[in-house]
Amino acid sequence: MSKLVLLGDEAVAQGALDAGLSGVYAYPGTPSTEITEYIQRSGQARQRNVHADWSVNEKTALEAALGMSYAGKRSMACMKHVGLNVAADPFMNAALTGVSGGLLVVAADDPSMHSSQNEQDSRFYGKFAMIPVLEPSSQQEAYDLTRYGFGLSEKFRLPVMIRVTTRLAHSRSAVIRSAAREENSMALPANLRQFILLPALARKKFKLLLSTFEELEEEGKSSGLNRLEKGTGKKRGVIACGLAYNYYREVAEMHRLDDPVLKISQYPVHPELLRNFVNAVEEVFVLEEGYPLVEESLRGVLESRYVIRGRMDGALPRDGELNPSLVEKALGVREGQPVTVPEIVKDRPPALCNGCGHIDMFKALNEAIADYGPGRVFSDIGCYTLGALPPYNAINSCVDMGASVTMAKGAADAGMFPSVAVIGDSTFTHSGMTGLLDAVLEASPVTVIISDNSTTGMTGGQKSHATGRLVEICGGLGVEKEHVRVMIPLRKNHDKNVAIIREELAHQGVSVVISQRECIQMVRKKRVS
Ligand SMILES: Cc1ncc(C[n+]2csc(CCOP(=O)(O)OP(=O)(O)O)c2C)c(N)n1
Repeated sequence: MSKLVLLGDEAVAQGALDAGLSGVYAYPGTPSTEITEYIQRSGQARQRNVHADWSVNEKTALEAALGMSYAGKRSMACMKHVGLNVAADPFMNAALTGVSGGLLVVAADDPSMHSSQNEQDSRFYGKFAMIPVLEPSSQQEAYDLTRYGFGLSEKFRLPVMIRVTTRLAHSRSAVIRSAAREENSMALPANLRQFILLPALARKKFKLLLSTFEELEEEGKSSGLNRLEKGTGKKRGVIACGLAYNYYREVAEMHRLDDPVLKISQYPVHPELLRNFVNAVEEVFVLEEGYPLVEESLRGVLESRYVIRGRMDGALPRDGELNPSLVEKALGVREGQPVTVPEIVKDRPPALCNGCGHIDMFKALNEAIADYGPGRVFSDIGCYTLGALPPYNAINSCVDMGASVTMAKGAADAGMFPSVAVIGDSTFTHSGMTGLLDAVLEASPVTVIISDNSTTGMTGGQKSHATGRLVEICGGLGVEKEHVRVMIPLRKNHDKNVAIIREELAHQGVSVVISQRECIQMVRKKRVS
């Protein structure tokens, strides 16, 4: 079969296409974006008419994927880890409805927060929902496990999570493809009540889910994805989960280590596997990207005669991603030489691009709001979050997508005036619109500035569903026509823009200022192509 050199994300995408995927649904978010972008570019996907348009947010994405599964086809919803918080409602409930066509939820975690607000570990969501989680340790496994995941989903009639982390998602390796499978045909679920979660039905569904758990543990034992690799050592054993397995193998090769290894790529893990492994050695090192999920389950809360080493006893740092150097240090085979980073890839402070419309918006806002004093601008997640840094120092919050509008409303309710939200166009349609409706319903005195660059800039310039629609959307949500203002953030318009913002800051109700100028990077891209 053909061999391709793929990013971990692309290996998931290709694995899904070769497994007969009919639709991917996603909202961009690092490090997951490249999965959907690969499918959007794929000739194979185009030929088959595989759905690959961006969704408005992760919740709509997962629900649409569930709808495709209802209709019997294989679907996939992709998101970054915090996107799963947004999609948590359908995620938890899909474990109860179950699926018809295979459904994969790909959660891409970002330990060390390279491009995220936190480093939560999505495996906990899998455990919470009680569904299988697959965690590849290489690009080849990303491909293989995605294919296996669809079969697993259809076998147990449950959604299956694929968990990847940044280093795997964004590094390349050779992947051998296997023969592509055909798509499922459209078919209604055999039981037309399967997806109705009325309490009387949901209670039965939950019992069914609980009774499946042991079968899932057995599956993880027989699939070969949680496997014992015997070593000659008797003293130390290593439990290596997902990508951490690769780190261990690198270190083991370098230092000729031969520890017994329990490689884990499928959850739930059968307790017997863990027990037998721990009993055969004197101490166990647990290597896992993210939180100490397996380590915690081994330790429990009681005093124990077992020696468990990992993130919880300080052998490894409690936060941040792992790397071979940290693993070396933890295993005591070298004094953990810090990884030397070549000059060219050293940290550079992020900055707004020269010519970015957000800059002119912030300059106008700073001047307009100066008379009221600092501390009144809630903001959101996107390129414009850099307005927190000098020289702008223009915003006072960045919490989660959409929170600028709702936090501004809450502060206005507390008596703060003016109370301002600065939000990007894509973030606004993702989850700012509903908060604006809250403000409209109570005529809260907030000024919402939508810094509209007509793209989802922060994640590389994906389509923004707000483009060309913002005035109508705000009007439709009930913002008074005369308080939906449009300005063009250019240096030559500075005085005019300051005046517009000043007027709306003074308004004792909801106002929206749409600051509209296309992202400079997208303009450049268009010029080049
Ligand atoms: C729930 C969630 N989903 C996705 C992301 C990743 N992400 C951060 S900002 C952003 C969109 C930014 O687009 P926009 O609001 O238009 O602002 P711009 O970057 O273009 O200025 C995305 C998708 C995230 N942080 N949280």
